[in-house]
Amino acid sequence: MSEQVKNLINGKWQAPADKKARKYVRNDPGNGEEVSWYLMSGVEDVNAAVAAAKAAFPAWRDTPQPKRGEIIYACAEIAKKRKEDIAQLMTREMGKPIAEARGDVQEAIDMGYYIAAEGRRAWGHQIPSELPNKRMYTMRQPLGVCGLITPWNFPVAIPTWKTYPALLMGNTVVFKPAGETSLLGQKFAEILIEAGVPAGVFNMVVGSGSVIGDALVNHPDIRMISFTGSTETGLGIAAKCAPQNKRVSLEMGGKNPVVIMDDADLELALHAVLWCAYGTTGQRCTACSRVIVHEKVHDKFLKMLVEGAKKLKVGHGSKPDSFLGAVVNEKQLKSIHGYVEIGIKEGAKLECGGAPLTKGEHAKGHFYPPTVFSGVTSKMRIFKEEIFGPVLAVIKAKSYEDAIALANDTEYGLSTSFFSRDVNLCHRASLELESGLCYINAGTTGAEVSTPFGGWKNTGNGHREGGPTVIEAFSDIKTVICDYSGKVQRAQIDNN
Ligand code: UN1
Repeated sequence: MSEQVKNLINGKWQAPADKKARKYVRNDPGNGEEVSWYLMSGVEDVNAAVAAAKAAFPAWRDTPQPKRGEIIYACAEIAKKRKEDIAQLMTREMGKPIAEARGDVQEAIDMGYYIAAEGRRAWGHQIPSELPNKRMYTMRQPLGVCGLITPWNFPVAIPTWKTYPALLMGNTVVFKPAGETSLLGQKFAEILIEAGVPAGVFNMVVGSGSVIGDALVNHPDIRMISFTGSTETGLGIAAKCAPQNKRVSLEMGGKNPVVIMDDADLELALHAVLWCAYGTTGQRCTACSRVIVHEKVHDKFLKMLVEGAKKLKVGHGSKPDSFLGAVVNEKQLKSIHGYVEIGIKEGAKLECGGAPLTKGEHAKGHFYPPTVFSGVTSKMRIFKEEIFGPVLAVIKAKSYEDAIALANDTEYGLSTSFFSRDVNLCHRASLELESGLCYINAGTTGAEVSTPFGGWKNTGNGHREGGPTVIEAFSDIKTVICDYSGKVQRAQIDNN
């Protein structure tokens, strides 16, 4: 049964103000069945949501932080009870295999408990003054109304990465879920309301990125935008935020490498690569899309990889043995295949996969098999550009130095991975790889909620999600200076 998604504005579920709004229908990418629909919202709906969030801000800001944390804890408790239902819906709404969908919801639960606990942490510093009878300290305060724009690939986890810290710090929120996963956005919003988030503190508007996202970015009462998605869109948002001096936290593309040295445990590296390249059908910003292998083990590893990739099952996410579920939509499927054609034209060798699956159980969905290219060089587009699909480029490296140079030869810098049994080399690689996350003897995916998450170069803009660092993104510092000496004390003058 297909469910209608509505906007949540000031605690009320409502259809867009425009009665003639266009309808968007979302089908299961694995079998074409209708899952959800909504009417496309407009700028006036965003304005109403921002007004509600602005009005709700003072009371929420003044609610004690541990109390706000307790409400987030209650969200985690509710999500825990609904884990299976939400995971089943996720598999239908965006295609990821059921085990991964459960993991996505689990990540959201973990984030709830983690952020709730952060609610009792002391954030400020007591700073010794150079002058007598003077006290100085810092505290963190909320920014105001935050606009949160999230992707479809982690449709429950990523909204929690942004919403929970934003709310914990006393901000209010207007949330725009990805169009493809708006019903999951609604399920998330329902949890917040049930847990006791007051009306207007959290609002949701569904619609297109170009209309709703833009309206949020341009709205003068939005003080901060947090965005996860493509580098192209993210940089566009940053450009629009700059003249408004609006804070923007960006989590964008990746071209994440796994480096495999000649002394690596190849069996371990193989399973890590299969999981981080083909899990979520390669649709993670942390997915591995380049494997850089030392020439001494290159041919052996390539053979293992191709054999392993061919064995992975592609099917509807609800089947427990599907390793790769459907690709999110037809546009994405075409884009993935377009890159495969580019790779062939550029002279890379297609080892396996390389064409959409269209027969039998795959006939009604958007399926692409695990694809491996060998003989890839740093000049090729399949080496440089984010594909966001199950396409892996294998590159031969002459030495450690060559491997690191190849790994760093990218505009992106989210996640890197290094396999070797040499502890000294592992430490050296962790310094020399250019990325926000660096995994040693593990694949490029699977960050935990308590670790700072984000990328260097064109992947990010210095903010971090996850870990205590996310608190910094969603708050500002105030330094309080209290002089109780009863006289004017001139800093740097009277104490010298
Ligand atoms: C993403 O792909 O946008 O580290 C996020 C991971 C997951 C999150 C991925 N915990 O792979």
